[in-house]
Amino acid sequence: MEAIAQKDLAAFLLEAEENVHDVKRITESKVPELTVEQAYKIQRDLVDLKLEKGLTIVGPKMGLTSKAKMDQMNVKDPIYGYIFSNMIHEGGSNISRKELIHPKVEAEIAFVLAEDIEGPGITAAQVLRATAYIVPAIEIIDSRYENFKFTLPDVIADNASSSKVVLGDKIKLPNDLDLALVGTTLEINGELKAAGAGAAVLGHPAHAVAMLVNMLAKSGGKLHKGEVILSGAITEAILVESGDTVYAKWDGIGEISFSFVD
Ligand code: OOG
Ligand code: MG
Repeated sequence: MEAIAQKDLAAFLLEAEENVHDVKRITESKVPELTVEQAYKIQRDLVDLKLEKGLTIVGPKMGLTSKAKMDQMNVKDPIYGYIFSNMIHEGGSNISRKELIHPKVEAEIAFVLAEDIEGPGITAAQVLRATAYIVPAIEIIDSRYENFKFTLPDVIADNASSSKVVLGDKIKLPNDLDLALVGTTLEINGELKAAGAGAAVLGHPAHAVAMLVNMLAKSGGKLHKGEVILSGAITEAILVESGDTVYAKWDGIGEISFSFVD
């Protein structure tokens, strides 16, 4: 794939995001032979376009780290993408459904590091030692692809479906709290829709962060102090509509509630 085509594909996906409409999968309509490596280059161009518009990166995110998500999206490997400054909301806020194509919500645990870490070879124990805070987070994913259907290269190019993140209160990781055992529930309008434990995320959410930093090392990247790093959904993602109130609770960590409005 030529550099020009790569930039055009990034611009194509950004246009769909900005103007809130879906598009055909790029592996169906434009680049059937797209590889994972090429897809990350399109993602890099998409990230650069956002940076040129003055947005800043809040942190990278892992995706498809749980079996529930891999089964739901019919893919086999974790991926990463980037969360930007204009995507962040606080608990208690209202989010406009009109700004989104077909949003889904998923409960996650985010990490904030006290120091930079750089792969390869980083372990979950090293991630935990470098962790200053953890933050409960509800990610709102909004694939730009029709019917939320894609192959692995498609979703990588589309910045891992990143759309918005609602953050709870950050806490210092208690010494006696094992994130693998943190029970998490996700309710819509008071009805339980999904539940799981931190262990659903590659055995332990810190393991997902270790995998992320080791993946970033392949292109010379690292994790930076202060970034908010999403470790990936604990449960499957749930489709939401205007008028829905979303509530999630993480045992011993916190809770978040917010609503979708017109
Ligand atoms: C890709 C993004 C997945 C997660 O936490 O697993 C993700 C998607 O399912 O559209 O963010
Ligand atoms: Mg996610």
